[in-house]
Amino acid sequence: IMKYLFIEKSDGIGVIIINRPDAMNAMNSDVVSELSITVSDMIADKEIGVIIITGSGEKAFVAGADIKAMQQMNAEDALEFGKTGQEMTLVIENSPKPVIAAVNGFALGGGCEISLACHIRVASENAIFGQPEVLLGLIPGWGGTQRLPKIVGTGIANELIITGNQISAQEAHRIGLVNHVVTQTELMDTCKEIGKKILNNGPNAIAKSLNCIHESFDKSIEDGLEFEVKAFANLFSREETKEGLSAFVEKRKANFRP
Ligand code: CO8
Repeated sequence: IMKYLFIEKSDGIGVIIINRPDAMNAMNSDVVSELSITVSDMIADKEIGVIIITGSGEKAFVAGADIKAMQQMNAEDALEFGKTGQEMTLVIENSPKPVIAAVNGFALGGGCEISLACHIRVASENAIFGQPEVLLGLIPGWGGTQRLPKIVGTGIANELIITGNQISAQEAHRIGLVNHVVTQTELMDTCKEIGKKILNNGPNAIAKSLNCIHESFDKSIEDGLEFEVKAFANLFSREETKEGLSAFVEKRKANFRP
């Protein structure tokens, strides 16, 4: 049983709700480890094909790492807290099951960084994004300097990180930080609709697609293409791919998740 998370599972979708209402869902080390464990459990859970992460309440997704906890830390503690938070973001980013961030309010600092590790970001109209670490004399420590430039480009990432500016959901959409902006009431349904579409498709094909896209950042075009074609060919030894191809030829809907 988790102290800071609500967990819901239905129709192949696992929803993780970060719930720390007295601190705008800020992440202390307990919340970090609960989130890592829960995402890992859902990755291992055969009933689940898509994961959604959101914050409880109507104000905050996650307002960052816990500033009161960081105030008490020395460099050694900060290294530990930084590393466990980064590991949490890697569990999310490397998940073979797509992780959707349903950003329902403030996504600041570590909260923005959790969303950056997700494969798809959907925001409600009231969401606010930012990396305000420099205002605290800090830098982003859970992947913000690494993932934000890959998503929005270096120029915009530089400005966001060194000004600490907070931006609206609309602005986040304009710069490509979020895929969709919807009302707060529509947020969860929109994420579940995207999830349902994904669940119609082959789970190995989904995992390999995400893996190829992720790997492409560190590879030359030739190496990336080689990685892609091997992954493509590998699928032909799988039942899933036989089912997908046969279903088309037989004019029926593929059943990838019997
Ligand atoms: N940490 C701890 N407590 C927080 C945090 C936080 N990040 N954010 C909000 N709270 C607490 C407030 O202290 C307050 O508690 P209390 O009632 O006991 O005073 C309660 O939540 C409600 O907050 P507010 O009264 O401030 O609510 P407002 O609606 O006025 O403001 C904001 C909401 C704008 C979200 C505001 O709370 C705020 O600015 N929060 C801090 C945002 C921030 O700077 N986040 C970045 C933190 S740094 C970070 O995330 C680093 C990540 C990498 C870590 C690497 C580890 C080494």
